[in-house]
Amino acid sequence: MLAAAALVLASCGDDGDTDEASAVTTGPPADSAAGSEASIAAYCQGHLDANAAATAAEFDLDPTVDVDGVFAEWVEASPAAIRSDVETATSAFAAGDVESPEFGQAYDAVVTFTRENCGFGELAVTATEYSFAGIPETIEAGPAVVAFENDGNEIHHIIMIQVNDGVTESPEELLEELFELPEDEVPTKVSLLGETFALPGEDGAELFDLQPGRHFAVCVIPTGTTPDSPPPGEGTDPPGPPHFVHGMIQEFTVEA
Ligand SMILES: [Cu+2]
Repeated sequence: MLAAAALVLASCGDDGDTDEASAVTTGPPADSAAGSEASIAAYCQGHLDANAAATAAEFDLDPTVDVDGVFAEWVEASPAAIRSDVETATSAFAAGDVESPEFGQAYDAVVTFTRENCGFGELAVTATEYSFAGIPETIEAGPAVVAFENDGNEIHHIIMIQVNDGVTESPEELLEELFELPEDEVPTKVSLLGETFALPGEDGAELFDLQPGRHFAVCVIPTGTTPDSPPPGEGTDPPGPPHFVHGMIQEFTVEA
């Protein structure tokens, strides 16, 4: 259940509509397509809401979440400069098409827009075999874009997990339990915040809403997985044990 679920909402195209430009009263004309301050704020909140809804939907955490409604509101709130990408990303996600290049391209554009316009925090994390670099022991609470760079030879990802208050097990103990627990009991221990992944030599980025509490980052990619590996279930080379057994797991605390 804690599989490498792509949380990536992406889409493609960059049509540069400018229907928000008239609302802009400050800033250079070149920025006008990015939207007014109010519309940017609504877009940024929309990205946070969409990620939360997508995670809840993807892991069946909350059947009452109206994912389509949340996505539609985000599209509606998006400035013209990024709207078509948001639309493509959310549509692809809703269609279960998160593996497609269209989704990847569009969501990359969306995260880049968020990084450049929302004023959120940023955390640069580098992956190698088999560890993360760049995750401090404590991180300030709030939305943050994790810029994830893969400097290794294997595929890596970073899954961000918040440990529920009152849960005292170590990340290693929790992971062991989580793989055994029925899916609907996972939320009694942790909240899955999302993930981003990167091929060797490439990078990925994702927006996370970091709330105060214990957290850990983990990579569960099977040892030996490269872009040339046979797909899961085919061939005999990977999968080896997940990367976290070699130490690709790191605890951190988010502080208010
Ligand atoms: Cu890894």
